[in-house]
Amino acid sequence: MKIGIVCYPTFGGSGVVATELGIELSKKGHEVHFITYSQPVRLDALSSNLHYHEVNVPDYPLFKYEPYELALSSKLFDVISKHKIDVLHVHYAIPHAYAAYMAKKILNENGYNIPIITTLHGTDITLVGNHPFYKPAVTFSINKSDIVTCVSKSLMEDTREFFGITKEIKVIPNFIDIDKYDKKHNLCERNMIADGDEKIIVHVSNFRPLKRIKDVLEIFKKINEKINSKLIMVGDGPDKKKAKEFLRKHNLKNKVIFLGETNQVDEILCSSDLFLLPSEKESFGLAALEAMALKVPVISSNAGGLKDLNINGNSGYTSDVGDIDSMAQNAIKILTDSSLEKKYRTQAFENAKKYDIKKVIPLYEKIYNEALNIS
Ligand code: GMT
Repeated sequence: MKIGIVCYPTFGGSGVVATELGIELSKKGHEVHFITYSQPVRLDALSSNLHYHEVNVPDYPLFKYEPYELALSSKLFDVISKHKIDVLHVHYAIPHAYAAYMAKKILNENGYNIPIITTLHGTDITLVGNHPFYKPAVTFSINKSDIVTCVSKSLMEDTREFFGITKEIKVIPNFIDIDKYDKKHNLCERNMIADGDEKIIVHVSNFRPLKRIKDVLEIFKKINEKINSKLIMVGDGPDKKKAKEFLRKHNLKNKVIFLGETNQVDEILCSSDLFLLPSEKESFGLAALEAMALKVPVISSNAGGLKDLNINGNSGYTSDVGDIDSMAQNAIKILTDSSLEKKYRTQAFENAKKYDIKKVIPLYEKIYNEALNIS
């Protein structure tokens, strides 16, 4: 099958899921075309089955805001007609579902029919998408997609609650390649990060307010008061400056390392003892799943899809959003008992196995076939 994929090409979870999906589909013999404004960060090698088409928005002095959706719709029209794409799969509703619908209409005018699958990822629904400035257009484009999927039951419920969605919404969870992670377990080099008996705690995110970076630091502070530890902060974003101020104020600067955006997350997680994700909202929590796949127990909030992914008392612990005392206590419980830590590590990995790529990709293939039959 020839599959077009539209996504954000950045380090964000939706872009990572879309890219890993495309790569795996290409390995299974499908011809995959990514259509984005830059090459997706996890797409490091192109092949005869894996293509990338760049969307360019020309500068023009009249524009205060460049019309990216327009450029994307035109590019979709070109790529789909030139390469005879069978299905178009767009990740993140804004503005991708909208641009896809416009492209579909233009293609229809030219006698070409393409089914559109929209996958909702989280903030396109729970944060940005339900802003009154966007809501009518987002509702319209979701309803106009031929098939709609989302990454967790919680996101499906939020979508139904916030939008007037009349269509069925199918839940297909995010995934990881468990074999790839299994091979990495023996390659971890703790001493590159930690000194002596220091415990290594990791947080990975885009440092936006909903990730509650201050909670991450408060939890770490409480842990470090009891256990000699180091915090590795992976990613970048608006709350990084505030985080550095907090560390200066609490004299913790030499206990925290900021690594920025990196493709080496696995190498860092692999040497870690605990993963922190106290988010206010989290439709799925892909970063936590990647940690679990590397046998790292997770201390998280119970927001959104996190409570289904991180099984409380099994792969780690979940607490109410903002309950830093409970999160710190749970972290200390795991880190001070080596047999408990070992048990949680094993259980985290066992839970991650449920989300293996081999189980999830066929669900998308099934949906592509359904979409072909609809149109
Ligand atoms: O977490 C973010 O803010 C990035 C965002 C994205 O769209 O890239 O992540 C969302 O999609 C991921 C992949 O499906 C999910 O694992 C994240 O939970 C979700 N983020 C939120 O819901 C806040």
